[in-house]
Amino acid sequence: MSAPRLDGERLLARLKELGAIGRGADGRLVRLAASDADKTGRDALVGWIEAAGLEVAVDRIGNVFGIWRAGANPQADPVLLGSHIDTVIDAGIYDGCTGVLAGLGVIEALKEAGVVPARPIAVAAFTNEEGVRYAPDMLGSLVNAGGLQVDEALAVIGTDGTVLGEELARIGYAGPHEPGFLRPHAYVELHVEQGPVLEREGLRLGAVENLQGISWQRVTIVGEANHAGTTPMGLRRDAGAAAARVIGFLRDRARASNTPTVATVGSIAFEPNAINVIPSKAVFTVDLRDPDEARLQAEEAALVVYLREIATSEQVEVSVERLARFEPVRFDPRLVALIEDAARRHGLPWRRMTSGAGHDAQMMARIAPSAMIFVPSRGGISHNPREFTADADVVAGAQVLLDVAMALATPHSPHPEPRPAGP
Ligand code: HGY
Ligand code: MN
Ligand code: MN
Repeated sequence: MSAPRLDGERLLARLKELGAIGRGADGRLVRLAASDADKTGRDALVGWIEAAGLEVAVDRIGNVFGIWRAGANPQADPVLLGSHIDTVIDAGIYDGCTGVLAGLGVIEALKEAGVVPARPIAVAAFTNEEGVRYAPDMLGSLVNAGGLQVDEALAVIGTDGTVLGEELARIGYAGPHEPGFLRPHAYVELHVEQGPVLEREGLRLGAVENLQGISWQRVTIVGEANHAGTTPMGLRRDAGAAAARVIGFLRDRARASNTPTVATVGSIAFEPNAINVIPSKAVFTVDLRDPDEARLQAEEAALVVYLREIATSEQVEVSVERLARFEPVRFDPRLVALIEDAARRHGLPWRRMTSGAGHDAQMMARIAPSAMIFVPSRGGISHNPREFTADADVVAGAQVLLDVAMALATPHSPHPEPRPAGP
């Protein structure tokens, strides 16, 4: 057995190839869950998994698995690596794909080195992690973890009126396996940080020990359409102005607090959406997050009180629909320590940190010891075509993932001496 070598060039080439799938004539990368572009991306991934000689398995919610049933007990619970390959709108190429492709690269490196693990190792690409087309986000891993019944998930209606289950069938990824058919021995996810911390502190790697809670809601405000020119200001029931007050309230409250609370209104629509008509309806989404569950609940409660006040003062009707609600998660300290050991061995300056973004790992932590590895995002930018992580950081993160996978799947083997993984 030779020391496993992570093929950095192959990983980077695949990352860029996958990053071109779903790029429109306008140059924007859009690979929404269960779309034609997602199918093309999934097909490319399945091709690489098959070429690696792994078993391909797809479950009923469309989660794709590449399984290396190696070792003394091929049916043992696998060490599971992974993330997602669906994107947001006008996305970067690193979010999610880095973890899936690095996970595949780790398995290939171990296979090619002749390593005989004590248990299988698998890689997953979970369906609809972004939640842009279908809510909630992390849907595939949530179902996999038993947090939502698969039939309920398949019935989810998208922002475009499509039904998730029908779209998965249309793209050929309504698989036969029951979600949860693989119970991981452990789950490790490599992901770009999507924030400014590592770069700002001059660090190369994050050992993620916890992940903040997420609250997604859709707010509908109904007022009364009227003439923009003839209606006196005091006689208006302006749904648009009411929505604007709520957006300002959320932003000002989060900014004023000296806590990590963040609040975002990322999408909004007016009806009838005409320049000279007072909006009769405003529909917008609210994304609240905080690492502390009690504070997150307090933010949700404050919004309820404010919406009541707006309903009275603006004489509008307000209704709220919950889209997603996930409590903060702490990852497994033993896995976090393995990540730190690997970072130390590779001479990568690192720190422990919290994830501001949601990830599949927060669902997998419900059913298996889980942790995450972060690599720096240039300028802290993500969910934006300017999203960028240096090649050397992508490869270094993958090498750490390899070490952690080795430690979990071949517990009695000495850690491979760090070798230049390239490029
Ligand atoms: O919303 C999130 O944090 C993740 O990108 N789905
Ligand atoms: Mn992601
Ligand atoms: Mn994302």
